[in-house]
Amino acid sequence: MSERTLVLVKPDGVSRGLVGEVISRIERKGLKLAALELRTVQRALAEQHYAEHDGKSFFADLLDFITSGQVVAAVVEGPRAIAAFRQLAGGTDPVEKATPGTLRGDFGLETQFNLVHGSDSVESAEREIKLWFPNL
Ligand code: RTP
Ligand code: MG
Repeated sequence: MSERTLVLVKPDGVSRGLVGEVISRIERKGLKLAALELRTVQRALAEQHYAEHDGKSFFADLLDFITSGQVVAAVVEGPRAIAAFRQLAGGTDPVEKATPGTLRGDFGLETQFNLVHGSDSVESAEREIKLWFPNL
């Protein structure tokens, strides 16, 4: 059964020239792109996207970071796409949790600057895809 997930290449990934690397790994895994766009993130969208973290110590920094430059937003599709992309991304902390061979494990050093986002459940994916691609 096919699933859809929302993937972001965060501003650090875009500014470091890692968009191709991320897309290449998505494609090599066998997942398909259903939508792909380079865009500037308004604060209101960032707040809604990360609403689950409202009130946490890192929330303000997270919003500043995600609105600090362009991101690439994608809808990625395939069997178990949500878990499959989280596997490609690696754990949230690029050093303590992500293993080598994952995007964060290979290219990240700090938790805030961890290069990519992927939806974490079917419910999150549906909510996030509506938020980022309302016309899809
Ligand atoms: P994401 O939502 O971006 O895909 O990341 P995730 O599921 O792996 O991690 P999550 O717990 O949802 O956290 C969202 C993002 O907030 C930043 N963060 N900073 N300083 C901190 O302790 C901290 N914790 C989280 C990271 O950018 C993380 O990806
Ligand atoms: Mg998350």
